[in-house]
Amino acid sequence: MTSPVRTELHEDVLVIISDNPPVNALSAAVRQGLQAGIREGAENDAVKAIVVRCDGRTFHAGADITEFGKPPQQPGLPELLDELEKVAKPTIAAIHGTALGGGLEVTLACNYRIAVPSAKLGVPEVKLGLLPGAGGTQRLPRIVGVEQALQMAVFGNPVSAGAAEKSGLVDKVVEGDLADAAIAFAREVASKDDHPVSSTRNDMLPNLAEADRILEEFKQKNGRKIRGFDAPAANMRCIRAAVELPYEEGVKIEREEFMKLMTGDQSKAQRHLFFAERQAAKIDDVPADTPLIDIQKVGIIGAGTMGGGIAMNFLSAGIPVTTVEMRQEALERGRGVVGKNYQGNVKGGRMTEAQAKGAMDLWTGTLDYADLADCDLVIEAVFENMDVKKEVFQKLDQHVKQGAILASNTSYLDIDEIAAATGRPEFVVGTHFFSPANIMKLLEVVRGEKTSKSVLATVMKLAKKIGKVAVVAGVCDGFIGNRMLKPRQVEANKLIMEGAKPWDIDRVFVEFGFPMGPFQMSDLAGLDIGWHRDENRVETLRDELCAKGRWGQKTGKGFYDYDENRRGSPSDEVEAMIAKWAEKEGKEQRHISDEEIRERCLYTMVNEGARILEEGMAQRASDIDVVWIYGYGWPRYTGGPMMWADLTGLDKIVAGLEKHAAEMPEWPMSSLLKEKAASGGTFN
Ligand code: 3H9
Repeated sequence: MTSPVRTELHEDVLVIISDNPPVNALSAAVRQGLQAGIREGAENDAVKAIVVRCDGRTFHAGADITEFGKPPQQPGLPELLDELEKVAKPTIAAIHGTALGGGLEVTLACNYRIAVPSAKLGVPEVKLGLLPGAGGTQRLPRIVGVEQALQMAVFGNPVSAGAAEKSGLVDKVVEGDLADAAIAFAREVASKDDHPVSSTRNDMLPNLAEADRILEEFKQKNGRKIRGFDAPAANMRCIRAAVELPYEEGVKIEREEFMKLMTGDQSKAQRHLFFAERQAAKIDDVPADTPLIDIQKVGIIGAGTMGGGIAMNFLSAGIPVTTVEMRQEALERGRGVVGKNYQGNVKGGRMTEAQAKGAMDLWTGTLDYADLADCDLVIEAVFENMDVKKEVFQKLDQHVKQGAILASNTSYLDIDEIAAATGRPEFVVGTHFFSPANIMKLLEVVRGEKTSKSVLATVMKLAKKIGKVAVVAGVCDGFIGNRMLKPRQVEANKLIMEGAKPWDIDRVFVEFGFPMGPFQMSDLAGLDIGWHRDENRVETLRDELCAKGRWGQKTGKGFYDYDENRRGSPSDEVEAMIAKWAEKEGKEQRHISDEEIRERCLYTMVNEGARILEEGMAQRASDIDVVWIYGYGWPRYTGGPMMWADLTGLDKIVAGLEKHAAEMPEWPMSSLLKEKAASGGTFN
């Protein structure tokens, strides 16, 4: 087999070039090739400097994640990089694309780093539940200091070449041809007597007391963002070790911490999500070469919260949008909200004024469906009502050109029924955006019985362009996400009648890792949504909460009482109300354990997920995980509901469901779940 790494001798400069598409991951063959190249350069007296660079779209984007969990192959990256650093000739990393993780660590082991202006550099291991494990936690703080190293390692976000130059991570940003610039740079530094060696540099490290102060401040500021995750704290411990210990001792701590993370469930779960997210973009029976529909212009029906948020996705991506409303005031209001959101982005530094203006300039409002005639895609975002939606689709069918995609932003409704209202059901698809639609990353793409492959492939591609993670769902009530939300909500509502307190249920969810529990969620969304608004008609607990003005956060009280900072505290009034309704319904109040809450609210979700798979409403278990991670705040470090079930043990899930079967006749056991549990199988 030919090596993915070759060398070129340019008189006195040896260039080591890797070419391992798509992202130059540091697989065993690449590491072996790099080692051979390094040795060639070290041993050849004619060589005065060594350049390390990559062909293809990017510098090494990290260790090869597919090798994790398999028997290790030599050379290991840490040993290889120590060897690279010890070469007694100047070494220069020439960076384009993304130098990430192990890739950035390769550059840290070199004496110098140069990069093209578009390059990005980072250590994203934390997103895989890991840490830079090839000396990165020890070398990075020695180059950029503790504060910057913490920022990069604990959040895993890359920095631009320009920012890297400022922090000293990159020695020079070069314009023009990188390969030539690297050779020129190599010759420039070759004549110097000394070259910076990352592992022995100490000039950027503070003393330990100062490092501890920085760490403490960092934890105070960011504690909430990293709650529940193991990897951020491990990254912090290693960076502290870089300050406290010499390099050789620090890397031992790094190795220990890395192995602990690597063999733990959190990293397994987060690595699963990395591949799950990429897999979700693929539709099994839609080939990669399916012809796409060119989307130059998008139409949106409705300028409300949803319609406006959806529009922003396209405007921000440079795609013109025409929005149809019924009244001019609604258009004006919608435009005002979108404009305000963009201003918020400008204030927050996420956009420039010119970009915001550019996006707004692409937006046109109209009261006339005829103005949608030349749109390539129209998304309807009107009221969630079948008759209303059908009427909209009939109009779209009349006005929009043939060959355009007609999409419904529905969260529950039958796409096939909507499609049947048109003469072109193969062009109809569901696009379920999540609120706020300009921020939430998930897009459920609902595949109707007749939706064409071209339409599906186009929507999946477009989703990526507007920064969404798209998952395909079949036509069923609530698709993947909301269908699984139902057992959770129903059981939570039943549990409070049986004696659990809303705040106990919420606490169990928060401890599990959700940002909030179901009752906190209801209070945030508003209990009055869907309420009949007749204060005299009190037939349920919710009717009573609404009739008493307990609409949630917006009225200062819901399931909880809220203070002026919207901090909620348990409400005696609500507790008394629940007790009264329980008595009325003949429900005896008893002590309910946290375990029962988890079993009835979360195991039932897994069961519903299994039924979704059984019915073919999701292509694969990992798609369900992606939906819940990106759409509903399921904690990432568990890998999503189906991966969590796998890690918990499906036999345990089945036993938990069986234990409560009598109280939960609504959720018959999925035969797939039962089968897999019995055979020791898993979903993923
Ligand atoms: C590490 O380095 C540990 C070390 O510190 C210590 C070691 C001792 N490995 O994302 P895309 C595949 S941990 C294997 O769609 P983009 C990916 O699955 C690693 N495969 O492209 C996909 O395959 P497919 C730290 C990888 O342009 C294809 O490449 N590094 C890897 O949207 C295209 O990927 C990271 O965490 C990999 N490392 O984005 C970086 N990376 O076509 C992870 C990608 O079959 N990677 N693949 O679906 C990324 O963030 C993005 O892939 C990147 C490109 C930004 C590079």
